[in-house]
Amino acid sequence: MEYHYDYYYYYSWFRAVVLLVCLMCPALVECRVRHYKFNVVERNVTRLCSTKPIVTVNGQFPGPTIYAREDDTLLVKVVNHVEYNVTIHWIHQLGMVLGKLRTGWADGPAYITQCPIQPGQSYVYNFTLTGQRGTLWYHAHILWLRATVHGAIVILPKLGVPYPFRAPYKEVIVILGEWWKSDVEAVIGEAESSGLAPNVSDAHTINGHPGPLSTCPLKDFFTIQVESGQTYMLRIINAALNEELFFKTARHQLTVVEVDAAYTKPFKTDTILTSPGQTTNALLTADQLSGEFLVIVSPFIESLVSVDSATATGVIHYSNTLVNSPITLTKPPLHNATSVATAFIESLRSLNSKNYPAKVPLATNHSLFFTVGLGINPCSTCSKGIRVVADINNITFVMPTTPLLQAHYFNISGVFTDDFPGHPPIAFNYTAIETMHLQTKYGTKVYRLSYNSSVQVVLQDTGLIAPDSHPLHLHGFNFFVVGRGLGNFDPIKDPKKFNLVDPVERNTIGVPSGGWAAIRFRADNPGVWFMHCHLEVHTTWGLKMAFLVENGERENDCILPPPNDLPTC
Ligand SMILES: *[C@@H]1O[C@H](CO)[C@@H](O)[C@H](O)[C@H]1NC(C)=O
Ligand SMILES: *[C@@H]1O[C@H](CO)[C@@H](O)[C@H](O)[C@H]1NC(C)=O
Ligand SMILES: *[C@@H]1O[C@H](CO)[C@@H](O)[C@H](O)[C@H]1NC(C)=O
Ligand SMILES: *[C@@H]1O[C@H](CO)[C@@H](O)[C@H](O)[C@H]1NC(C)=O
Ligand SMILES: *[C@@H]1O[C@H](CO)[C@@H](O)[C@H](O)[C@H]1NC(C)=O
Ligand SMILES: *[C@@H]1O[C@H](CO)[C@@H](O)[C@H](O)[C@H]1NC(C)=O
Ligand SMILES: *[C@@H]1O[C@H](CO)[C@@H](O)[C@H](O)[C@H]1NC(C)=O
Ligand SMILES: *[C@@H]1O[C@H](CO)[C@@H](O)[C@H](O)[C@H]1NC(C)=O
Ligand SMILES: *[C@@H]1O[C@H](CO)[C@@H](O)[C@H](O)[C@H]1NC(C)=O
Ligand SMILES: *[C@@H]1O[C@H](CO)[C@@H](O)[C@H](O)[C@H]1NC(C)=O
Ligand SMILES: [Cu+2]
Repeated sequence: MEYHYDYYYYYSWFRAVVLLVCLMCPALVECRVRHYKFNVVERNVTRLCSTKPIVTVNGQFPGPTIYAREDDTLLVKVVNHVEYNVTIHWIHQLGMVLGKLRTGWADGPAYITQCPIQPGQSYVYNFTLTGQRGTLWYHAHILWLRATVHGAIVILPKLGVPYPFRAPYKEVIVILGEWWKSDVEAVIGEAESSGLAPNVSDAHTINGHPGPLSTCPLKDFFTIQVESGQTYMLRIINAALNEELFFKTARHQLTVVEVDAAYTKPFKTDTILTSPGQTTNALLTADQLSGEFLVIVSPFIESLVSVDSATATGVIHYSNTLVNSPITLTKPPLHNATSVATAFIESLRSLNSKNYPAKVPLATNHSLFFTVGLGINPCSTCSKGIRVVADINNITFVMPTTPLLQAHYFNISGVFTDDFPGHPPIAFNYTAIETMHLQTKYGTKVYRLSYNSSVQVVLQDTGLIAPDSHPLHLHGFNFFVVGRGLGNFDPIKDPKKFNLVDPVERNTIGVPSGGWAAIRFRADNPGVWFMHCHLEVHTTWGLKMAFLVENGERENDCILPPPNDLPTC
């Protein structure tokens, strides 16, 4: 009650003052509404001894960091000054403003919740940071622009609420990415016309830099300045397009405390695994006396497809280190170090404390089984007469030209159908390498969920061409990862082993190569919510679908009308 009053008070009476104060105070005073302006502009950048123009936010790569507190409202005005259509995705939009859920129009995926912001146009993304605290990130959600249009969102706990772990001395943002010497849109454009896989990147990066050990090192590279004895919180974001990554530091242990803006039970590890789209907060205690220690980022990939194997590097630098002292090195895990990856994933648990309970749905209204994988379709214009595609339950998703949310809200027919299959059309040995059934069906289909129903989805990788990992990202919700395994999911035996007590809560889950993962969530957010593989190449190939969550009975449980400045197509 107090909260609502408080909010209203700011809004109606001191709104002008608050807006003014917020404009002047990116520092963390208590501002309920925070304003940011994102000019999407082109900039020439040199990496690996070659220069190219990239699309950026405000000329920065990675983009500026957004700082806010849980429950703050963000108003981000995005102005498009480039030749491409642009949209930006932020957080999972659980915006509870004055008790109303309303922020689906600010979610960002092009043609799912909005038309793109066209060159010369702008749009104010207006949303509230509800039920999430920690690190998230924003990124372009159209074409492959997110390669360079991305940045961190730091969500601090509400004022006066401590972290559920010892507060770090300092915090450091660590954004992992991929760099192509070529224009990224040309890389995917070439792949789309040939029907084959796009070129892999030329380097991995940490905060935009390949590092001191790259083929063409620059003076600039990622450095964590530390003082011996202090603890630092690393806010690690995997902004890479197509690769799961290991993150490792020489001679330092990391304590994981949060993933995807949900607290975890703390655990120690020397190697973090992170899939594109995921975020990880980890504490690093500077427990050496002095020196420089290597930080490395390398790909985790089990299958034989070609991969950018370059290791990105940075250093931990102790303040009292003598000039020119040697860097203490460490080796990356093997690219196929499944045991390292599995050990990390299996250590992740929800904090599940009194203040942060894990609200795992115990019963489910919808029990879905989605196969995720690759296929091959005929293509008369492609160089080999075929096109590599990807699908969920044999549907290769075709992007509409009218956004799904608009079609749903305004009852526009002919944009999508709501017959997305809850189960694969035929049962087979999903993880065997099969040469039958390679073809998929094209469609723009959604799966309809009634308001507040609880949903279980088993995501099963297929080995039709070759098994591959798929970091599946769900918009609009956090989910609990109740189970995970290799081979085919067994509907009798496997659910008995589900963790319904403290499973990790996240928004992106790596479905293991040749295996499955089971997630649960409550569909308490009306709207249209995209689910897609966060390997950009698989999304482009069609590994995506959307859930349509119906309105509830109360007015507060219904989608609101779109904002006036929502872009049109
Ligand atoms: C990038 O460099 C090219 C070649 O020098 C130049 O023509 C172009 O204007 C530059 N672009 C930007 C955004 O600075
Ligand atoms: C942002 O959304 C809130 C709640 O829906 C609304 O009251 C407010 O007017 C919006 N602000 C802007 C600048 O659009
Ligand atoms: C992709 O790689 C091939 C082979 O190295 C090269 O010929 C082609 O130009 C590259 N494409 C782009 C868009 O860089
Ligand atoms: C992992 O990769 C290494 C080097 O590429 C290879 O020698 C080894 O056989 C692979 N291990 C497995 C289990 O595939
Ligand atoms: C869409 O159809 C529903 C159900 O028939 C109706 O309640 C609603 O008012 C319609 N919405 C619009 C914007 O026409
Ligand atoms: C499915 O295929 C895998 C890989 O070929 C094989 O190991 C497994 O035994 C098969 N499972 C069944 C139930 O046939
Ligand atoms: C997918 O659909 C196509 C076209 O109907 C069919 O040929 C193929 O066997 C199906 N594959 C699977 C795995 O269901
Ligand atoms: C949604 O479901 C939860 C769990 O069953 C319940 O506590 C809550 O009251 C429901 N909300 C509505 C609006 O029905
Ligand atoms: C979900 O199932 C529970 C019983 O398990 C039922 O009480 C509830 O009404 C169902 N909710 C919806 C939205 O279907
Ligand atoms: C940008 O989006 C508009 C609206 O959907 C579309 O008509 C136009 O073709 C797009 N432009 C480009 C360059 O793709
Ligand atoms: Cu995938």
